[in-house]
Amino acid sequence: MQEVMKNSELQPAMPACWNEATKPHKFCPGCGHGIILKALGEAIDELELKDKVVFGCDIGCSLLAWDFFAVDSVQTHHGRTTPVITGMKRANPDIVGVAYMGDGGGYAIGSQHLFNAAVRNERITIILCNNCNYGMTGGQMAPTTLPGMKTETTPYGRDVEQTGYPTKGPEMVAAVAPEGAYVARGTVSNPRQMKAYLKKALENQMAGNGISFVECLSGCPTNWRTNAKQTWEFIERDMAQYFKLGELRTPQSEEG
Ligand SMILES: Cc1ncc(C[n+]2csc(CCOP(=O)(O)OP(=O)(O)O)c2C)c(N)n1
Ligand code: SF4
Repeated sequence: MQEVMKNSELQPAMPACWNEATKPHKFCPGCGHGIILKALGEAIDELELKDKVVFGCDIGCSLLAWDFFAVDSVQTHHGRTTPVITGMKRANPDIVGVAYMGDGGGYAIGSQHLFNAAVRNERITIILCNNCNYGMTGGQMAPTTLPGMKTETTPYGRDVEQTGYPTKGPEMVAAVAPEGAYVARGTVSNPRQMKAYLKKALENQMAGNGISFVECLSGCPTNWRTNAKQTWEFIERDMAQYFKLGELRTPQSEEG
């Protein structure tokens, strides 16, 4: 029988809050979801939140993370992770509620939940993986598909005259959330910065300030049909040009 190694024996070490029995994980090789969840795991470890976090994932490739962490987890209907985690947080304000989803879940079918959670300044943390397409269902156009980008449903490239321009989620949340919100956009191509944003988002919830929302630019090489070089070029050049990186709202910047 294969011997299972402990987290501490693996180099580089897995975050302690990961569920080592479910590794290697189920995402495709080169997928960004694993990088986001590693940054999240390290943030949870560093803030010593393992026993407080309730992790919710959506339908879409994020659901492959339903057993990713050794924390209480819930897998919800498509686009419904935000209201499920909102309910848990309201029922038990001592938890740290994390809602994890894709751009389809957050900006299409679940957009009303994201918008209204922001308006109500729910004390939860929402993390959204933006990979410019519907990954799990085979690469259809998503609200975030870039102008001219080819997908299964836009074989000639996204025509913005017909479908509008890509959704800028953090800009929308930053515009409607009341004081106390934390909003940022990071990228898997800069995991250190992304982790810093995720950490601040968790801290903002712990401080009871308001909603925290972090969009993470990510890659889907399977549906983009890209090799490693093309995948990283697309994230760093094309995506980051349209979706500007950085912090859009911090409670500190509102002081004074
Ligand atoms: C109510 C409902 N509508 C549609 C679907 C089909 N569906 C499953 S996953 C998915 C796309 C998910 O894409 P996204 O949220 O961007 O996440 P990704 O897979 O790219 O990480 C869709 C449309 C569903 N499961 N339930
Ligand atoms: S289909 Fe795309 S988003 Fe889903 S696991 Fe594979 S690479 Fe990741």
